[in-house]
Amino acid sequence: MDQDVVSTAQEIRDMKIRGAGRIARAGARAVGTFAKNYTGSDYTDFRKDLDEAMRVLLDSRPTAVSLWNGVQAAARGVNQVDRVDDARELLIRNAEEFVKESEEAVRTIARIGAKRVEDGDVIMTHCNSSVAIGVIAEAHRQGKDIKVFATESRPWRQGILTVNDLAKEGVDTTLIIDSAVRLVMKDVDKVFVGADTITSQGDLVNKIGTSQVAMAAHEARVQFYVCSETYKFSPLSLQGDLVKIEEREISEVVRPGEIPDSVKVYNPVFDVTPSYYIDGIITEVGLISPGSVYDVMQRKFGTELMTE
Ligand code: RI2
Repeated sequence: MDQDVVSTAQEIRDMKIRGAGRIARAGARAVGTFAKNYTGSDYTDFRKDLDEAMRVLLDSRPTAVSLWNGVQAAARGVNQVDRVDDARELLIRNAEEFVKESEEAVRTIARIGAKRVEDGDVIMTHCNSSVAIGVIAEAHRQGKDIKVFATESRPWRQGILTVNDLAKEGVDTTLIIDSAVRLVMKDVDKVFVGADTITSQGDLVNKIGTSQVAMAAHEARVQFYVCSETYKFSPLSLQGDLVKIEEREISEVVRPGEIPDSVKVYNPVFDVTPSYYIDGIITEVGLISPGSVYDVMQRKFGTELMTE
């Protein structure tokens, strides 16, 4: 097994590489590196080794469909070639194209999303979404006077990354604990969050607690925006597949010996926000409603939409 593939999968599993966009790019890059490193000449062996490498990458984190879409994008068209050298060249090119387009998508979303930020807005964001932060930072760079509340996002506390990211940009930022969301929401104008997966019904799968932020925003009549590249849209959900909600180690929640062994710890790290709580999805192909997700998926994935 290619050691770059194994180490990339381990870093994704350990959240050394985290964030749905980053893990998608890491997965695609790992497929490209697999191709670069491959020394065999037998095509059947190549395809067997490629399938195994893709499986190792896809098993590293189950929820973010971006990883699945990134790895599949890097391998796209491999069934149409039958020589190892042609397949290697294709995978290397695909991987480079996916990474380039993915990074461009984040910049495009920042431009489009910043138009939904008005001067004087108070914004809330949850967890650490490079795409949502990109929108907020772009609005700040345009000179809009904004304030941001960032949630701590227990148990992994990605909010600490967010407040550091925003402070570097000079954005007026306040860290709050997750339990303060509904109290603070009365002072908030708009919420911008990222996405791990968006289903064909327009539901959002994102960091645990997102659905509570959305519910509090809905109650307070605060606009709730999702900032997501279209490679986070899930073709598998169109086939009725449920998005697997990852559960992680209890050591992320409690310290050793802190609670008796008889007490169980449940640590799901994503939840589902129903589409009716979502006012808009800001993508690189434009600001869309949750109801338009199928049409965008249709155009993006085409016939592959219903592959088994
Ligand atoms: P970007 C993260 O998951 C958060 O849920 C975040 O909203 C989402 O991925 C998207 O991140 P984790 O990797 O692609 O922290 O917007 O478990 O950076």
